[in-house]
Amino acid sequence: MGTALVYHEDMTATRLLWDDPECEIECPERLTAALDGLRQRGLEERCLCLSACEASEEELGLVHSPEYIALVQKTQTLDKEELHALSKQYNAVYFHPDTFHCARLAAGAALQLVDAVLTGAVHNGLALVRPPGHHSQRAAANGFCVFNNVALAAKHAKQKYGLQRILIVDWDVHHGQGIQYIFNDDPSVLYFSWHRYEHGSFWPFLPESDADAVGQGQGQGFTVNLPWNQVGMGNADYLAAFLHVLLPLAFEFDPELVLVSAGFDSAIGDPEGQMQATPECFAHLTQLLQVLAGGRICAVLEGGYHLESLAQSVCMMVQTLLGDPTPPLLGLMVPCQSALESIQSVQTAQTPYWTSLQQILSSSTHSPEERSLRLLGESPTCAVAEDSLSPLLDQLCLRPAPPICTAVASTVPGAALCLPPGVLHQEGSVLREETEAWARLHKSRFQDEDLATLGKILCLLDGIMDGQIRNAIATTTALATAATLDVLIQRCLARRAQRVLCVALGQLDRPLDLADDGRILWLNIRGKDAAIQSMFHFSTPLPQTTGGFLSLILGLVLPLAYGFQPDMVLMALGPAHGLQNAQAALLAAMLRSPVGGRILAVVEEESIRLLARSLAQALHGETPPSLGPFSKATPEEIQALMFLKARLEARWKLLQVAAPPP
Ligand code: X5A
Ligand code: ZN
Repeated sequence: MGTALVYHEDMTATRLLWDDPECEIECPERLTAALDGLRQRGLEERCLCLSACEASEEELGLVHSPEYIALVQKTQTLDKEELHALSKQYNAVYFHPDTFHCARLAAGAALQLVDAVLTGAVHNGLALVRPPGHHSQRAAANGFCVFNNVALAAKHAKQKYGLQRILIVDWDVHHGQGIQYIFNDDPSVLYFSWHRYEHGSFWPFLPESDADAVGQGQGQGFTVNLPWNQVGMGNADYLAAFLHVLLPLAFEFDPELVLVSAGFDSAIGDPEGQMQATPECFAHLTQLLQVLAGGRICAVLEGGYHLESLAQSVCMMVQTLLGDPTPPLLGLMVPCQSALESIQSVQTAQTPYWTSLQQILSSSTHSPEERSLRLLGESPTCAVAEDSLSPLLDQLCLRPAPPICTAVASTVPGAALCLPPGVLHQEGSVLREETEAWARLHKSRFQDEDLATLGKILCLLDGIMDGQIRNAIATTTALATAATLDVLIQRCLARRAQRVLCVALGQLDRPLDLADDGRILWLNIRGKDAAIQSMFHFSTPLPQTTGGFLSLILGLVLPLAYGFQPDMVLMALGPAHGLQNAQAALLAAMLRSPVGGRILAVVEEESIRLLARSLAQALHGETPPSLGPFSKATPEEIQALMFLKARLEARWKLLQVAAPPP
């Protein structure tokens, strides 16, 4: 099982044959640049490479009219003047004698990728194709697009595999109006698109690209448009859109397959998009999607016109599909005012159709006291730094993947844990004297028999910090869990970790000598009420509903984690933590993104037999099991979250779900 890469060199054949400044950016070098990038980084050879085959006429007929297909077919024999004349009948389109062949290969590649994923040959994959597809309509080429590759893929998945829920994530910077039209009244396809809009003054200048276009008939609520009204949107804006709009809806929708209209004209440097998101952002967006649909992701290239930015972004996505850890996200994690307004407008339009948004919106109706707290933190307006591109692209460093992926040190015999293959048992330990010295600092909280385990856990921590191990699970006796966590925090700091995020579940008290200097972010998930000691130390109850749990993760834990940018995450499951298997797995899986996978999970031994396997799988990169049917958060759960968010969002700007009033 792995990642498919579907490609055919013939797709570089089509190119513009006359002068047209609008169309010249859609050039063959786009594909060669992306492929060269993958080759240079050794990513191509790690994929299952499939050679694209043309889609049949019948397959094209899933979306397109017979007359339109025949018309495109005829372009094969037209001369340059005739091609030019035909092209002018469409909006931002050029035909070439090889267009029909290329467009059939592009559509065929998307279908093959769906087959590879849905037959279980691979987990996920990318089709590198030209021409792109998302603007194309039943009987019209549009915006460089001839056949609608992703719409065809969705129809194919429904028809051949009987899928009932498909999510399409269109992160290209243009609105894929073609996809929107095709599935406008179809509730089995949830179409999400963000796009440069500027209140309608950006191509394709359509009112139906705005947030209030939500689909029609049975399909109401299954079209989700997030229009960007300014250029310069960056990593924080894209993340906020995923955490506060796309992911809540996607979890509630519970797709069986995720298709990505993977356009990279939404990345920094692109002449069309004028946005600021750096290539690593696409690694993060990809990893966030990997918790859905059992990890079944089919990405199909759409736009992307800055060759260097395109190649890097494609590499970031493929690397993440392959399971490599995500590189850190650069930049201040503060969404801009205009982005928050856009996010709010989608939430308002979609609230009637989605329970998860009803929860979020209720939590952003603020009391006067809360409103004054919100105003403490004004959001910046977005600014496009002129020559910010090359330094950012140069900085892009790739940590090599650690030799050992996930390791376990356990007080419980390994065989009892049913660990997945590829997980290593930690036998090594730090020196006995060193362990004893740490234990002495926490007098009387360790029994003699705890010391051997502590030595191994310290060794795991060192392994993660040195890049020898990606992440790890350690068990402790119930009594020693809190003390172990204390030692781990101190050792992280002693080893010069800049920021450590502790997510402590169950009965684990905040260490008394915990520094409040911004190096430790301590979040305790336990008990009855939410409480705040400082901007770095607080606690919240564990929700009992799936809706409440998801809101906690997407609305609180991840925005905090992304805002904090930790070097290391300590996830501790102490006595009476109350987490179910699927919850623990989802929390671990999602905490990996903001920290590049560097998580040490400490679990008290009572519950490890139940949790070890799914926790190890999640840390290892497997998609966590489903939380079960969606259940609405209770008013108490929402109130606790609301209480925390209202007070914390002045410091942690990614928590904001709505723009402060002007
Ligand atoms: C696939 C894509 C853009 C067309 C822009 C026309 N099309 N101005 O990115
Ligand atoms: Zn585009």
